[in-house]
Amino acid sequence: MALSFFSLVTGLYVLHFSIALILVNKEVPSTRGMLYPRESETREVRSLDGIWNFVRSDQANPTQGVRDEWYAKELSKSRPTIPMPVPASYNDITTDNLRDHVGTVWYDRKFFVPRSWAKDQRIWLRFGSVHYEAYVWINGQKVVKHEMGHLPFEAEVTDLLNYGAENRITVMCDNALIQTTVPQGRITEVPNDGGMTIVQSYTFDFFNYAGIHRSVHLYTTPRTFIEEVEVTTNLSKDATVGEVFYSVSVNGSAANEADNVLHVQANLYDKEGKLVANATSDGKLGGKLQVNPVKPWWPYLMHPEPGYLYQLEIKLLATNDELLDVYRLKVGIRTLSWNSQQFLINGKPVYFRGFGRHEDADIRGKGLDNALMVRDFNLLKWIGANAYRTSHYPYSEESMQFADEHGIMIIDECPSVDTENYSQELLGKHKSSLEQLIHRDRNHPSVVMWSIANEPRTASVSADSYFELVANFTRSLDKTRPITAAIAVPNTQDKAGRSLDIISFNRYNAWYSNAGRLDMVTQNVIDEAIAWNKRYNKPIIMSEYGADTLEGLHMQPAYVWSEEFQTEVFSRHFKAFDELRKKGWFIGEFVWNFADFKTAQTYTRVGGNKKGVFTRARQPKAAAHLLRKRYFALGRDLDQCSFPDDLFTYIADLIS
Ligand code: GCB
Repeated sequence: MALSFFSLVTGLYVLHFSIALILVNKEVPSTRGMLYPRESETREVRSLDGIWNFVRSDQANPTQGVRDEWYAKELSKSRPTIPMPVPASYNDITTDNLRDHVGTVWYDRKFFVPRSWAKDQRIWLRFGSVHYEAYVWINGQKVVKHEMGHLPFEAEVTDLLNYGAENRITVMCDNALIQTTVPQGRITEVPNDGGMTIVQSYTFDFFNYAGIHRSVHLYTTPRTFIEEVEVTTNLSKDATVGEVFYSVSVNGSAANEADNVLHVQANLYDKEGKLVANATSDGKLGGKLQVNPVKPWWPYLMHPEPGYLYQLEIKLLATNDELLDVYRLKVGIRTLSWNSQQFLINGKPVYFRGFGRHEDADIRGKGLDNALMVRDFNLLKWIGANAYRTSHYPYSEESMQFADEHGIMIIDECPSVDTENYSQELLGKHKSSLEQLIHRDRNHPSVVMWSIANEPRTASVSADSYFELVANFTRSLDKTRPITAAIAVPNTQDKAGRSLDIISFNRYNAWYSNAGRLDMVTQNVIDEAIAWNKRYNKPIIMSEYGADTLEGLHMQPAYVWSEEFQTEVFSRHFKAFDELRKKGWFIGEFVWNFADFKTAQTYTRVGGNKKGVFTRARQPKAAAHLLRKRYFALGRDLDQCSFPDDLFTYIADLIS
């Protein structure tokens, strides 16, 4: 977080952790399947979203529901239930202190499974995400347990369902964060007016919203089906010919029959639905499609037709050409490359102009909300941004698909934020979070970089081997994208940067350091970026800068928290960025934050973090108009985009 935080505690901190841990590189389990649920001629999808029944456990007795087997019958038979929307965080729905509940809560609902699903199919239950840990039962039978918020999980339920009859799903969700969860937190028992109480604390700066955050689906697959599709792409030097490499894995008994050679037919269609390439693989279940001429995937404002997507149709066929399964996904054809100075897309250097963001809204918290998502993308495009970082956890799959379509580049961050203490167990979970993230997002053209952490305490001796292991593991899963982390310790103390491809740093000049001093921004930013580059000889991004701003507070001359101050802070940074751009290795600027968002209660936050360029209701503050002018000016200068008609307000017709 703040520079002052580090300068105050660093001495103590280094003393305390001066002995490095011996960390061992252990395997983490790989996720399987989990293709985004899509209907096709061989698959059906049903949503279980809606109003579920909800019970909160007694904080002092979080395991009571498991011991008393609340999942064995309807929840309402064990405890009074309240209605709870899914998807949504549960915290801000009621008028009592559910907001601050620590520990387990329970959800259940009933649903019907049609008789037709009993025939020759397999049925899967899939959660887009539950924060933080989830236990799931169907009709009282345990189905799956999953740890880690913001990531999907699924299980086969074919044998647990009643067909042509009613079924019950029960979910227990635990929001407790401890030293071995990702992210870390602490649970303590402290005295209060009633005796003792459980308190959850964490150092990261956003509210620990919890619950069933994303959609719940039931979907069918044939008995033998396409379980995984992995796609990578390439472009010829002159960007006229594109290549799509696909590889498919199959689940099901037909895959094991010796005399049955499964094969895959891959068809690629353009936006108009015209077939532009096709191939049939023999036995290998993978191959290459060539597109000539190709329309590459370009970021927004880098090309007149950004976010161009093809549709890849994968057909799984048996020896006799019997059609077993069909799955379709969108594919963008592009290349990424990087060196010690630049990051390039389709051979062209990229300058990132974007935001750190949050999935956060009034009432629904971190629950998936399509209206909010579409509004946010409209604002991103209005302001001329070409990128954002999914600070500080994976965002919804729906938003990743939207970013593909709109040409918004994503620095995809795993949920490791503010790591304070390193351990072998934490390393395993951290790696698993990246494995799950990469497995989920590897096919998105919008994902251009992996962020393996935000503001870990990288001055610690243990951070050195810890981040080397995390970065190498990430590289072993995906060599096609560079790795970064947003770092906040002083560059002289950092031990993680050597393991990264691109250095991102967060700093709050004129806010956490030298509060109010607008004359102490520009040179500090220039000096720090140069120091990072000197130390590591890698491209540099400023991944966070900004100032809390109360909408409607105006003060001239600028004063902290006013709209004038935020505008001035931005402008002083712009000067620094323009100086740095001339050096060739400074490749991006990300404002903190896109919109105001909720945090834990502290005396530094007035109703939450107010560093948004937009309010929590997604309306612009004064600085948004300035930022818009800069982002479009950069777009025109670097990528030859045109200005929107309303970028400048008419003032006067000046003749001389
Ligand atoms: C940071 C953190 C971000 C905070 C921000 C702030 O450095 O990365 O999560 O919200 O500072 O506003 O303090």
